[in-house]
Amino acid sequence: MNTYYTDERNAQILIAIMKEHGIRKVIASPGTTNICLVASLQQDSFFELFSCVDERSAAYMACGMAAESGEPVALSCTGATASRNYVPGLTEAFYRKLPVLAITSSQPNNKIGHNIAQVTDRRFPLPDIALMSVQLPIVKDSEDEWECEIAVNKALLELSHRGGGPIHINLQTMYSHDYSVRELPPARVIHRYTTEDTFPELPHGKIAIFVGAHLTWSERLTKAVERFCACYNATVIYDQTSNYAGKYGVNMCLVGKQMQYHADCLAPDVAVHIGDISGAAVPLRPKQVWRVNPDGELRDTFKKLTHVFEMREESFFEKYAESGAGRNDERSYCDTWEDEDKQLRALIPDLPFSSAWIAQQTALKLPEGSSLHLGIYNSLRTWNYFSLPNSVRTYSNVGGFGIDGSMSTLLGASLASPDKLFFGVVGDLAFFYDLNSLGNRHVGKNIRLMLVNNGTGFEMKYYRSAAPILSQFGDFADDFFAAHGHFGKQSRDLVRHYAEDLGFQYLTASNKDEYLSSMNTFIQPELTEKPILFEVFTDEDSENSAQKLLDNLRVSASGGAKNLAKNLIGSKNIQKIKRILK
Ligand SMILES: Cc1ncc(C[n+]2csc(CCOP(=O)(O)OP(=O)(O)O)c2C)c(N)n1
Ligand SMILES: [Mg+2]
Repeated sequence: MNTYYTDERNAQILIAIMKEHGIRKVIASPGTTNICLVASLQQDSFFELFSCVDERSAAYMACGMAAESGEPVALSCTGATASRNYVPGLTEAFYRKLPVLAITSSQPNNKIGHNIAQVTDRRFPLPDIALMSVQLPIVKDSEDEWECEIAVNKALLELSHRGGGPIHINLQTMYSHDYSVRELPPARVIHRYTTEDTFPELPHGKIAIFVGAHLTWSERLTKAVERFCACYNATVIYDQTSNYAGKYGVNMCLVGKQMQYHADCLAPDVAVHIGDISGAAVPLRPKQVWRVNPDGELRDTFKKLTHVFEMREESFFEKYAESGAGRNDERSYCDTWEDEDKQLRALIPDLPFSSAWIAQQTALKLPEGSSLHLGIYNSLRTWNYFSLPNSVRTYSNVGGFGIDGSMSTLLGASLASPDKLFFGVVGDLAFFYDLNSLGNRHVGKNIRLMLVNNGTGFEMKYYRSAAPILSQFGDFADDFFAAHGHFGKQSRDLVRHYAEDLGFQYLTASNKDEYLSSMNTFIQPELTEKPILFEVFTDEDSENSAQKLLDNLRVSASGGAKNLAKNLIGSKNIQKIKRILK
């Protein structure tokens, strides 16, 4: 036969990563939906195939084979009731932690429930037949390909994770007739390490430690990261919610937000990714990503994940600092980041009265040792441009990115440390959403809340919104996308009454002078008699102008050309061209 690998990409990805994991033994049961897979395996001498008509028997055979050989064993079956017969054997494998990989092939899931012959639902397996069950969709674009790569990596790693056990993969097929692929195209393989494993060598080059939202750093972690940075010419890049306060850090936001200037430092050779979700939206372009977290999950934020270290951050950095001692003693990468940031900062012009201007005036003056809670998205983004004192800890609800609970979260934190000052910055929609929290009888005098009232959901008028709101809809967006004009339309009295009746000191400002004359009261480091609410009135045009100025401080050849093309052709047409080129 002159057939080679199938051209179905999901099957190719599965085969390529099975080979990387050394999964050779396959027990195939007869069928049609699994032909793309089985025909591809059959012509590849790497694999050792066995046949078994009865899927129930095949799954038990896999148990015996896995236990005897010490190797993982794959099963392949088709649609209809074939996969149901894997249940007894997989149950056996589950309770004995045997690495059996059940691959059930299937017509696409959108056919489930439409009276189509042989289509059965494999999305919800019994809880004790597989440690993990994943779907491999038909690959139609790069997003599907990414989904398949991650799903296969997760599934195959799980075969041996924490003692291991059986895994289920549902491989969808369109019965492609094309078996002409002679060379199996590679797929990205992700490796996982625990503290018991031998660690891989860290490549030479630019190493960035990218920190998402992070709770307060322990002394031990800060020290370990400093030793690591010293050995590997590495730097920590952070935003406010990262809470990094050591010697090797740079706030990445100003550099990362530039629209017409693409700094080379944004493309590290390795990004060591720690922390949780980041609201920084910085377009980092790492060659590869090493993720370090005790959860051991494959979190592929940058779509370049190659290594996962399932361990505490301290263990990772201490171990590499130990093995890398003397490898490098320069800090050129950190210096480059600092220079880029410094040069851009020197170019910041006078900003209009806006959230960004307020952050610029206030950030560095917040009292030492206080906490700052920022509403998503605009408050977080604008305060991210500027530096805070090292001892100020910053939080934002970036777990779920809701506007619904910023003030309640601030209240909860303030109750846990009554002697510490807690600052909050929220927009008007977030404020009125969570309004009842200010009336909670536990509110203490350590709360200082700033309400930036622009009379709208500015995020939905933001000039860089993910959806082309401003360019396509303009003010049409006001009524429903941005929920403009609610809550008294920037009433000068509404919040004042509510706040004062609840025992807050109320401050307000509608321009720079008014702001500056009240700012010192708002940020005074001593506890005041009452909690303070500072309502600041801005408008969406100033919000956009300020951020445009901050995002376009410098123009590089490539950045400028890109922008020129965008202006000439229009972003809608650029998207069309990109689709055609794909
Ligand atoms: C519970 C919830 N509903 C809706 C959203 C979508 N959303 C994100 S930002 C935003 C606007 C927030 O407006 P505001 O609090 O006034 O802040 P601004 O952007 O105007 O500074 C909305 C509605 C969300 N994140 N959470
Ligand atoms: Mg608003």
